[in-house]
Amino acid sequence: MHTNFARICADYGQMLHVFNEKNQPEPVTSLNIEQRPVVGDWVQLDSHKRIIGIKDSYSQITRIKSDGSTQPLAANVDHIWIFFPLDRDPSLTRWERFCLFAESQGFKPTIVLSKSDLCPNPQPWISMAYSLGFGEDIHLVSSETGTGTAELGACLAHGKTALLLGQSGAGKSSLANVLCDDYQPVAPVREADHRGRHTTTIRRLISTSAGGYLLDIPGLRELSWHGQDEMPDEFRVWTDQCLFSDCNHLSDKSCALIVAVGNGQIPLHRYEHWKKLVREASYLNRREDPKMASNSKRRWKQIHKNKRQKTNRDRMDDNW
Ligand SMILES: Nc1nc2c(ncn2[C@@H]2O[C@H](COP(=O)(O)OP(=O)(O)OP(=O)(O)O)[C@@H](O)[C@H]2O)c(=O)[nH]1
Ligand SMILES: [Mg+2]
Ligand SMILES: [Zn+2]
Repeated sequence: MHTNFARICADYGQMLHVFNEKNQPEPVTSLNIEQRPVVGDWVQLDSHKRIIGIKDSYSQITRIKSDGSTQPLAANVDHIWIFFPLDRDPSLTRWERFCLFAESQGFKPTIVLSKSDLCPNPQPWISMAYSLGFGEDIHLVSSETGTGTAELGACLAHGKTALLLGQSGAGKSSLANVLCDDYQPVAPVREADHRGRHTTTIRRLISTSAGGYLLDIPGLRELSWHGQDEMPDEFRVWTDQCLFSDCNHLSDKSCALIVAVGNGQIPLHRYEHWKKLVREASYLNRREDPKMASNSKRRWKQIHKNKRQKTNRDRMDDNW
């Protein structure tokens, strides 16, 4: 039987599209395969353009929704670009959360300070982005004036895929419009509160003029993930010194981690944020079906372990 592989490029709910040989979207039918593919997956098709299998992905981006269920967002992604729009007040907590999410999925985030034309003095924002401590890959861009867009586009090597993450109205699709020949729908944000209108309602993979791929998804209002309550690596040096063997490092004043926070050795916002993630995770765990929770917990523990090892390896590679 004739079979070939194609990449899922759009998810319309009922209907999935793949890129054909000419990189054009084309509908496919899904057979009774156990798992539903997500945008970015490579699927095996029979001669009638029916999906008969999914290739193992080299990366999977997954979040937990507020009802406790797991939602795969994308597959086979090489970079995560996080959008921080400069047309509204910054939220350090939100910025940090997006970056922690990217890290939890095994990525060093690329930070896109978008809509720079609407911010007369972006310097404090740039400093704030650096102060988050998620690396130096920070870009000031405007899709309106073209500032920084070519430089950012050039970071995406031929054939590589960047997932665009950010709240609604952050300017994700507008940037995709600049970097891709393809048209993406865009709508103005509400003047009063700068909130987006959730213009993008489906997930789409678009090819850039330079041969890369952008995965544009709807703006995310909430962002939780499996293992979000895991102890950050930079805390471990302190928790290892904690004298209380059963300490949860959340409340005891003599806890070595809390003392380190008090001494400024760990930024207070980072510690407070972790406490928030721990509280939230216990709430989400209670919502999740107990059997599923225990299965997925085991699975995710292993995935995070692998990812940590991979990220540590990457860090080591960077030192060469
Ligand atoms: N001035 C200015 N406006 C921009 C820029 N980028 C986007 N916008 C405007 O901001 C609004 C929202 O942009 P979108 O690109 O739709 O935002 P999005 O992140 O894709 O939003 P969702 O699809 O809802 O998640 C639109 O009115 C855009 O024209 C920019 O660089 N400068
Ligand atoms: Mg959009
Ligand atoms: Zn402790």
